[in-house]
Amino acid sequence: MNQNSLILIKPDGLVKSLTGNILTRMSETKLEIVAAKIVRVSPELAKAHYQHLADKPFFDELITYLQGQLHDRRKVMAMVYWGEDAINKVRALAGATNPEEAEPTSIRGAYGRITSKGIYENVIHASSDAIEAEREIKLWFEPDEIILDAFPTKTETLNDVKKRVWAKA
Ligand code: IDP
Ligand code: MG
Repeated sequence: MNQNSLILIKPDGLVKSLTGNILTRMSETKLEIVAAKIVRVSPELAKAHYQHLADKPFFDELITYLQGQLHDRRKVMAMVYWGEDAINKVRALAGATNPEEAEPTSIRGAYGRITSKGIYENVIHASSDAIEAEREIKLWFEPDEIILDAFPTKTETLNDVKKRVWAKA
């Protein structure tokens, strides 16, 4: 079955210049990139993304980590990969959550680490199942930022919406 999966290159992946390596590894899956952007992560976005971990002792550090405050790189690269069995394919390539337990050949096994404070800096995020993938993709992307119709949309006419646009040259 064709699926969408949200992939984030986390701030440690960016600061270690791993973008190229990660995209090369991801191309092994033969999945298609259908959306990509660099995002400055707000506290609200970080908390919503990791809402299922809100009661964990490491939650505050995790939110700080995703925002890039530990790496002087206040951004993540967010992508949607699409194709057959996308979620499991990307999870397998990413490896286990704990980088010390991840297969050495997986992305997390090869590049992740546990900090002295106990944060799992595991380089990438990958959606864990179809329900999470849909929730996460809708959190990170607008429909028009994805080049295929990932999920049903509706059209609304919005009035009085303030929006930054390019100033005339
Ligand atoms: P996942 O990223 O493999 O789906 P989740 O349980 O959803 O794993 O956890 C989200 C993120 O929270 C992990 O990628 C990792 O950065 C961090 N994390 C999870 N469990 C721990 C832990 O026990 N200690 C420290 N950090 C953790
Ligand atoms: Mg998860």
